[in-house]
Amino acid sequence: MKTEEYIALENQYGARNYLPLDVVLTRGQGIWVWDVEGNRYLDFLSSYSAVNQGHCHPKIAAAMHAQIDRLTLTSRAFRNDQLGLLYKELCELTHSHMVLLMNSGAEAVESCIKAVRKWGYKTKGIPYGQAEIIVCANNFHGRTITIVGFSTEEQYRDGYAPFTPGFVIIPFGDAAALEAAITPNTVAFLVEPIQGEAGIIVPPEGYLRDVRRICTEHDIAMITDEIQTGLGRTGKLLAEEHEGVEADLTLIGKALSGGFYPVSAVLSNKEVLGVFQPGDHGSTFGGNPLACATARVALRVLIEEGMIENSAKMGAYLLEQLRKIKSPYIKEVRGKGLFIGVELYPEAGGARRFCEALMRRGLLCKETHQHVIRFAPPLVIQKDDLNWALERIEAVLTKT
Ligand code: IF1
Repeated sequence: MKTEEYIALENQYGARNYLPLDVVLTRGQGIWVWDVEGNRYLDFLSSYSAVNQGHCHPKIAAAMHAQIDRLTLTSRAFRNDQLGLLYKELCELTHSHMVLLMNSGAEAVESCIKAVRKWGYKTKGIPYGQAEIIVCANNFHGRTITIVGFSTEEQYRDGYAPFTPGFVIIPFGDAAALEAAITPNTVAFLVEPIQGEAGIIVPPEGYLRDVRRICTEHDIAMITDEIQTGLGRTGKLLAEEHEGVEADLTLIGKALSGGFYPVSAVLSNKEVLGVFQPGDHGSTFGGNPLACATARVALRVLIEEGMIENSAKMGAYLLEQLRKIKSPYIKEVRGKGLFIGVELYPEAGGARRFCEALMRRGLLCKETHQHVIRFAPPLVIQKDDLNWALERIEAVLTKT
């Protein structure tokens, strides 16, 4: 079948909630993917940081195959031999005390909201039904009703009311605004260390340290959503490490499985997640043996194969080279590690046409909002590959 035929099928039978680039992928290896016509592309998006370890990593694939042949699903009515090992490995790696496993990122966010509310009522004595959670403008935490209810992006909310109450929105990157928004009913502050969907927005130096201090002083839970920034993307295991802080709760997902399978987690100190009693929360698939076996090896290769250090090194190189490009379209290049946004002037006519031009030259990336091109290749990328990409990026940004 040809590209057009696959697209026609999607258009005929699929919900229209996406407008992807017109490339139909069928195969991937490391940083490369191939379309159904046999064309090769460099993946400069990594499925929004889910494929940090690269496509079809042989060790992750092998562990998955082995697990698939061993046991299907136990549900959480019974125990399985992978769960405790993943818990332990995750806690040791991230200095956490307790883990809750879910599937999608949005489920980790939802689960965390449940936990901090319960914690607020049980340990802080907040009047029942009055708990408040502070979030940031231009946040992205997922697509459920509760989560889009506190989005500031009109399209993500439009038509979906009524929403869950109990959220207060403040500007991102402004610690004074956080302090001012805290009331006796505040239970938590939820924040992305670098806002992804908003356009790779890096907060001012010291922001997360100030947030940490304010949350401690007021005894509210600091929650970092590291679903996109975590697991090596910004050149550290967790982006919060850039400021030497540890949140009370950290949410991870995406690359926790290397993109092979939906696995997400709430990492916590004991106090907050400790509020859950048997029956308070759950999921058919959360913590299943395949999820756990996959996550265990996905974490192991991330560490053992030096992908986090590579992200820091290659990210610094890519940022430096991008900043050297002389283009009338570029307003700003920003980011950390291999999590980079190139913001274009409005006169450039939108980022999408540049992404389409890059696709035609064999580089796959995605615009975020109207004017930012997002670059986030797998963390296994090497300098030669970056140079190959940079040639194309420069060509497109100077000649398109
Ligand atoms: C889509 C965006 C990125 C996330 C953070 C939670 C979630 C996400 C910081 C929810 C998910 C995904 C969703 C995906 C595209 C992608 C995305 F453009 F939509 F915003 F990466 F920037 N917290 N982000 O980034 O995780 O439930 O999806 O597993 O198509 O909606 P999920």
